[in-house]
Amino acid sequence: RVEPCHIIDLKEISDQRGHLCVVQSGKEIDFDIKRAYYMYGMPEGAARGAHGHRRLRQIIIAVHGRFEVVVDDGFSQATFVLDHPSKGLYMGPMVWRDMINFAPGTVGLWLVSDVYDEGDYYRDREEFLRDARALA
Ligand code: T46
Repeated sequence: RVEPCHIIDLKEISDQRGHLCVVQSGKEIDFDIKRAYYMYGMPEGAARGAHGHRRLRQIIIAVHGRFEVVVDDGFSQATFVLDHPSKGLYMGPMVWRDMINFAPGTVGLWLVSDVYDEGDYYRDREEFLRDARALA
């Protein structure tokens, strides 16, 4: 078990025209969305992430394709597979993450709780692990 990460099964509203999923602040997620970004064109073997966040909360969705998110809260690790647009990975603060094994054509969407701030990042794994263990 890795705190504070979990999969959210987003409700699919489906009819003959296709599927629709909704993410709302105060409903599916407990934070206000201040920024959205998305990623595409990840080449085979690419790895992204390799950092932690001090305060940022986020939900990650593979809107197309598939990838894996390896998370570490300083005590344990877990791997979440994102392989369907109705599946979101919620990540709270103080989690080290690595994104790997992107299938060709994958598009990932991130909905996050704050604007971009490099000061919120841990880029050094040892520093992250030290703080995560001290704060627990
Ligand atoms: C996260 C993982 C899952 C910006 O200028 N604004 C932005 O909003 C973002 C997200 C990035 N950038 C710049 C910072 C870097 O120079 O874009 C460059 C690539 O960012 P980064 O190396 O942080 O990309 P990833 O894929 O390793 O990490 C991103 C997010 O930064 C991070 O918050 O949790 O996706």
